[in-house]
Amino acid sequence: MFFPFISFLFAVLLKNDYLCMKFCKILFFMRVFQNVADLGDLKQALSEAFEIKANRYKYQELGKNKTAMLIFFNNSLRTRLSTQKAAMNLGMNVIVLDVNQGAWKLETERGVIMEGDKSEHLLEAIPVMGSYCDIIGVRSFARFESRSDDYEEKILNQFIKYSGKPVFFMESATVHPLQAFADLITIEEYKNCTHVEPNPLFGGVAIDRVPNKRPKVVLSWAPHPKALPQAVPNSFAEWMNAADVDFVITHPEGYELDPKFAGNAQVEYDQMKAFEGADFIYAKNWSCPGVTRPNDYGKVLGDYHDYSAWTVGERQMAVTNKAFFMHCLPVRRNMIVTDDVIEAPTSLVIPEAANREISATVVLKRMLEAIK
Ligand code: AN0
Ligand code: CP
Repeated sequence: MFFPFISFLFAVLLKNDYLCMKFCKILFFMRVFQNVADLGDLKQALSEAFEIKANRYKYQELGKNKTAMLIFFNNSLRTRLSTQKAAMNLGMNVIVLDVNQGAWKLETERGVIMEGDKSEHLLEAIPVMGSYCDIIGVRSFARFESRSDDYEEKILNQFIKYSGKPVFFMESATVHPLQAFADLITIEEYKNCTHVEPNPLFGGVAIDRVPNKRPKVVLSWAPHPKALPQAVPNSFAEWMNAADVDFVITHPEGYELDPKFAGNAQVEYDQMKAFEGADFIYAKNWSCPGVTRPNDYGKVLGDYHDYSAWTVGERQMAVTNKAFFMHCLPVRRNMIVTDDVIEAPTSLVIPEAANREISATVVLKRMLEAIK
């Protein structure tokens, strides 16, 4: 940032408009989409989201002859499809690469004698990929081998450093900002909702409700048989702390999220107490973040069967303010949430997933504006 800042000052002194604009864009426009702060004013970002939702092809010309490259080190359904659709909304070309299917196996550590099964180093692969596109999205989950490697975002930071292109995070070791932005859009759409129609897929009866003036949003841990990353709850917490909501996190002891994301959010260890009067329940499993139990980073604590009372069901939903149910998907039914709750008229999982197209379109639009 230092070099562009000095260059910007020089350009101002020289009264060179072209250079001023160039360095201004480098300084102030979106080059990386990782955290809530990268979006700037949230109200503005939300109004852009609703503008795009009303006419998702409005910026078709912006991406003409520009290429988005989507790199997946891990599986995906929603991120892959919604981001591809978002790029198409903006008139972009899209290249999708599943690194583990067809590309060379990549070494990520410097200094390794590459005599094993890895044929190529990330330090060559990244600039090569960067040379074929204008914007790069990367999905690379936490590896749970080293907490510091994960929390320092070792892989994504190499893309930022060596690709030469704007980089957006499609779930990294610690964050999933496209999901959190879609979640915020969904909450904004439903927070004043007083009448809920039967579920379009599963029926049920219509519901009338009186929303709280300031929506109460609860992030609830739920059990899962395998160790999952903290990226989704980290970003959700970060974004809810920045939004105009009352935010509560509930989980069993040992699952405390990193304060970098959880901030001063209220933590309530009693799930039933946390759910009281809530307008939105956001369920998610995550493995031990290693905050209060550093040696257990990335682990499932104890036997998950012993936590079955945390599965979100009618019992917990009954104490809420006829809350909407949210989950980023994919979800394991009757592990995270019961069939009845996910199929209820108040379940938002499908509109929430649909909003992934909208959050991705806003982010790609912002990045295209930065490189124009
Ligand atoms: C991933 C996770 O929990 O981070 C992706 C969620 C969007 N989920 C699984 O691996 C099942
Ligand atoms: N919610 C989400 O990111 O889903 P995928 O893992 O299918 O992309």
